[in-house]
Amino acid sequence: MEEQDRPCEYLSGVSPVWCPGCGYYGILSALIEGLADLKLPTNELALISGIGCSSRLPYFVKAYGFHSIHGRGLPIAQGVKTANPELTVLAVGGDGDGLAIGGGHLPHIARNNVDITYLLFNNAIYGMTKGQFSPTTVLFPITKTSPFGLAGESVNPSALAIVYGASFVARGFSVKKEHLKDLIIQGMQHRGFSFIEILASCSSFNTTDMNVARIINNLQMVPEDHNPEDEIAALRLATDKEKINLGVLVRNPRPTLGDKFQEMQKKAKAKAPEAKAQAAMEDLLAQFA
Ligand SMILES: Cc1ncc(C[n+]2csc(CCOP(=O)(O)OP(=O)(O)O)c2C)c(N)n1
Ligand code: SF4
Repeated sequence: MEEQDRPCEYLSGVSPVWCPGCGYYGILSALIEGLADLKLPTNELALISGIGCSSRLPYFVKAYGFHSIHGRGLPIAQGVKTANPELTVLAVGGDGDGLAIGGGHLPHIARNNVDITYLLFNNAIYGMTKGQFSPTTVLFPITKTSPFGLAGESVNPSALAIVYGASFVARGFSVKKEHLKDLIIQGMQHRGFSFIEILASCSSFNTTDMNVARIINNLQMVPEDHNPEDEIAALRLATDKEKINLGVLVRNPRPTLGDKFQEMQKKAKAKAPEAKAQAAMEDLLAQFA
């Protein structure tokens, strides 16, 4: 297939059904512009999502796509990448999808360094089901499922990804489109698991946590002298209480799950003659039993 180099060539033609003012439009724009910069052929790309407004993204992008089951985008993306290592695989989902019902998958995809890029759209609410609190809700405590306020603490997605051992971790903001595009490109170019937390406002059910003006007034770019191999420094930036740090927090390449599987296959093949001889001996012995 010919290379695509115009962002509109990555649009499927299906119009997004997101609400007016939803932060996800900015993410879609950044993504298709990043894909055009990479000139990635659409038949070499697969987008896998869970369930939620964010998880509708594969409908709107021209690529292979799977809008799957709530919380299960990551393991399905791992399966797709393992079955066809030539594909560039993107997983997409919301904070509810990826950190509540699907929260058990992130540590394993991260520690195994599966070579996929995960875009976690963090709007701090369950948008699709009309406004229940999510694991990242902080500043908007009275929701449909918390009429008397939130009982527990929230989680910090980037900090979790760092602690779980993701080899690339970044934080972007849907409004900072050029910056986000650059993060998506860097994440896709990274060999290994790339986790990108994307702050985005839900214009219908939570405009407080990801309030655009508040984020713009509080954000700072990751300092130029930050060493992305220093995970402790990255954790400090990710959990900064004063400022919202945007940029690449961690970049620590190491062998991927696919690399490990190849090594194992070589070992298994090398052992095959021995295994065959063993089976033949057992067959022979069985005749005398
Ligand atoms: C097994 C299961 N449980 C619950 C639901 C209902 N459900 C659909 S989307 C959603 C939450 C979506 O929130 P989030 O993942 O944060 O995405 P957003 O819509 O905000 O982008 C829930 C609870 C479901 N579809 N499947
Ligand atoms: S409900 Fe919220 S997250 Fe869903 S499309 Fe509307 S604004 Fe976006």
